Amino acid sequence: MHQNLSVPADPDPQETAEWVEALDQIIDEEGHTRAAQLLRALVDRARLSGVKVPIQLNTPYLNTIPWAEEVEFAGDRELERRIKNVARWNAMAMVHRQNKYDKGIGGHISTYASLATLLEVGFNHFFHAKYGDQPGDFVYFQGHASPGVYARAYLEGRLSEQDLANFRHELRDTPGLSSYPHPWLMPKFWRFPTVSMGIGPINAIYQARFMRYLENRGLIAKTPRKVWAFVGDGESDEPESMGSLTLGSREGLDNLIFVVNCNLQRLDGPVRGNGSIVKELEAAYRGAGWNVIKVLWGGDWDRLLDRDESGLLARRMEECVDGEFQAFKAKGGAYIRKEFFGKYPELLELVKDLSDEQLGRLRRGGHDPNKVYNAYLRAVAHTGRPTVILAKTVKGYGVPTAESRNPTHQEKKLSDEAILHFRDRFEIPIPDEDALKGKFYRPAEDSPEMIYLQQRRRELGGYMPLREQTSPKFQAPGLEAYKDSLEGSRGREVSTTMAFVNILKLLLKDPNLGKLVVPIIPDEGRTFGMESVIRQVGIYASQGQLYKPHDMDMLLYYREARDGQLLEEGITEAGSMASFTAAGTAYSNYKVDTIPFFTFYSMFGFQRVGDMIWAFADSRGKGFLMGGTAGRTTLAGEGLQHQDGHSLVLASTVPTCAAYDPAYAYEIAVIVEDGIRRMYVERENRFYYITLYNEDYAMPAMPEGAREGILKGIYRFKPAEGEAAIHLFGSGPMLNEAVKAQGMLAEKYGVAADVWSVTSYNELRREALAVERWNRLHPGEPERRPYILTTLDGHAGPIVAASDYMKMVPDQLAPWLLNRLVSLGTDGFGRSENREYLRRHFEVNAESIVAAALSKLARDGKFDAGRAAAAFAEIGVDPEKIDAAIA
Ligand SMILES: Cc1ncc(C[n+]2csc(CCOP(=O)(O)OP(=O)(O)O)c2C)c(N)n1
Ligand SMILES: [Mg+2]
Repeated sequence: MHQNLSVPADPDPQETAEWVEALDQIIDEEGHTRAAQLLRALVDRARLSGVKVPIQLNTPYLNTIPWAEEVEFAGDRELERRIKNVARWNAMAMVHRQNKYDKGIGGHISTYASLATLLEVGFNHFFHAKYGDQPGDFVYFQGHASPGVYARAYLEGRLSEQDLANFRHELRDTPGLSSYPHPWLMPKFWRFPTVSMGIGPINAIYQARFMRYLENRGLIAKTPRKVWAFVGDGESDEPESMGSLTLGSREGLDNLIFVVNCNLQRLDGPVRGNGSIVKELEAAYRGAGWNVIKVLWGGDWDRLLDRDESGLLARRMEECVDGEFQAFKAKGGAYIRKEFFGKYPELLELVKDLSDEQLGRLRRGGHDPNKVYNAYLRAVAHTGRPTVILAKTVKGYGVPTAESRNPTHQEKKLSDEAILHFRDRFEIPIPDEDALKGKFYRPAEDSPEMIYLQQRRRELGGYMPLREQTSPKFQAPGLEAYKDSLEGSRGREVSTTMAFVNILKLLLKDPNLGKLVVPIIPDEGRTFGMESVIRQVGIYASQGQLYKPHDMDMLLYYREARDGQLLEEGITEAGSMASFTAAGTAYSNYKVDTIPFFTFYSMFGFQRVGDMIWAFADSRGKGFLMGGTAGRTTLAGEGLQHQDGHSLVLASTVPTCAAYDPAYAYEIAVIVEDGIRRMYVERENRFYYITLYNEDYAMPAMPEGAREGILKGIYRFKPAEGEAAIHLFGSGPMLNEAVKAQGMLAEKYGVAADVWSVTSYNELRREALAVERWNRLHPGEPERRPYILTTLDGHAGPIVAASDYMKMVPDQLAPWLLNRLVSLGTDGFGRSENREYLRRHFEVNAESIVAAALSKLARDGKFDAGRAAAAFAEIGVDPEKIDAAIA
């Protein structure tokens, strides 16, 4: 890929040849480094003089490491080959037999077939399980290559034959292995969920950065540990895969190594049939400042390249598009001779002594352990920048019916003939009968390969992958520490966002856990009034602050520091979520209980990075997602793309997410205090989503005895004077509207209403569902009652529920509140307006609550219908107004 600068045809080839000759001479006599220096000087000079120098990001389509510079393979190649063959067999057999006996259960054979060498060289030589007593390397595996990872763990003796036999059968009496890397399902094995394409790469980049953050802040010791991420070439098209590459170079993350498995194919067919994925990725990664190592050709090609004096072989390699490379592998040696070498007679001559079979077997770099070993050695030693290894491989390598063919990704079951061929090719010593059944094979414990395999892992500190269970180490502050928030604002008007910032500042100062708090923001610190946090703990900047900030003389200046605590991620919710993931799983990965608070525009959370939040939950992540500027009507002015009325609905879909919609400072304090205790002291696998609003109002003091209700989801905030005829539920700022409605109902219409604060419909529903399930399964036992019903005992009458979220949020309780419940909410697209107009439009203001209450009472025969209609006119509720849900 180079910049297309049209340069006219060469007017003086003679002169050009002289320049080239001079360069050749320098290279011959003074070497490559000198040549590079001179060229650099010329380019600099040309640029300064205004010459448009072409940007050339591609190097020749050859291995980056010249043959002559390779070091010798440090292991026993033969033993490693045998181990790899067995891993290949078991990985294939696992999928094959599962599909033979349980049609459609799925799995993948071809991906691991292409990846085996790339993983095995890592397992035998590079993946450290530990560095002394410190955590070792982190490996993000290509998710759908999991059978290969299981197959190795089986050889190591960590998984049983039964485990493998129950691949994708997780719900049997003896449960087996999950389809893909899921820490939720295999918490002692997988660390990183990767199978949703793109999530592995971005999480790996931010993991490497977070590792540095922990080191620079003195929370972990510095070690040579690395983050390895195995990425598909097709996967590289996901924006998440490539979108954060520059963070790697900007931060100098030489602890990060990507290995892109360039098998040139994705699910349907070629990744770039008409082009070259390797060239495209090389240019992109180099442009982003990464160290790029191409591993394209195996050792047998070196000998051909060496003998090719014409340079035509390298040219032929350069000119083929990926669709051709794929066809060469799919169609075999005779075709390769004719179509690849046959283009130039000199090349046919070059391979005249090789049989068609030999030509078919000329290996790609990613299948040559020596090439891979050398690339890994260089990657590990490289300093100052992350490294990407572009390894060219064959999808379905060794599967006779599927090698390099378009449908290979879907190959789940081999024919009898193919399976016997596979067995022979990889020299698995089992009889036909067993092979056809897909029996697993494990060499004897005292066989040379098994001894070797165990010894290699011992030397590297143990087995991988391995996810560690950890126990609590710190004391969480009790509720009394949050005194300021519990006592209310004494009439001062503040927002819940401000209230949260105060809590965050308090936690940051806590002598026990202050240093573990990780505030994360995507360029919204000022929106959330967090300038003081920036000043208090500083922004993490690996280089410190290289400039004098213009606002240095101000109290709240923009402070960056090498040991800064706040992660100011810039405008990337995905990147911030990746940091949140690294910090929220550090309790297991680094044995450091960091507590992340990621504060973001609630609209750009669940709906924008929902899949990453799902993966976070899978990872058993802990922490607080703080949805700022929440609510469809509370965020004034911003309109349709900003006003969030549905993140709570989306949050309800994530099993470990406890979502709260608090109205007051003390509610936030209670939720955060309890959350830290449950997540970090009790070690529960949960995390929190808490909405924060930007409307200022007086924060009341916490009513006596409200704690339990706040946590469970509901408590009576302001009882009616006398017996209530109706109950008003309010959440977030709509609680104030409910209180206002309570006054109007009493004063104008003589209706007594209780006001309840509902902090979490999601939690109330979950508890009610669990109780209901218990009742269903125990028909003979006395019926249990959900919290929502026991709370409402003695409080009969209809309910009007108002929140700044969709009606579906309160509707979650409809099964238990039957026809008592009237939900008001913000269904529909937002508008640019102020709160007054927005709330009228969405019918969630006090007047709408009053109208809904009177209407419901009238329907129930408890209020005169005519009077209700007259009331509508009095309070300005227009019954013929357009429905906001469809407006
Ligand atoms: C976000 C997402 N979209 C789609 C898929 C389904 N899928 C699984 S593997 C695959 C093809 C992967 O191709 P590549 O990344 O080249 O990996 P290979 O198997 O070729 O090594 C697809 C589309 C997925 N897992 N995640
Ligand atoms: Mg691929």
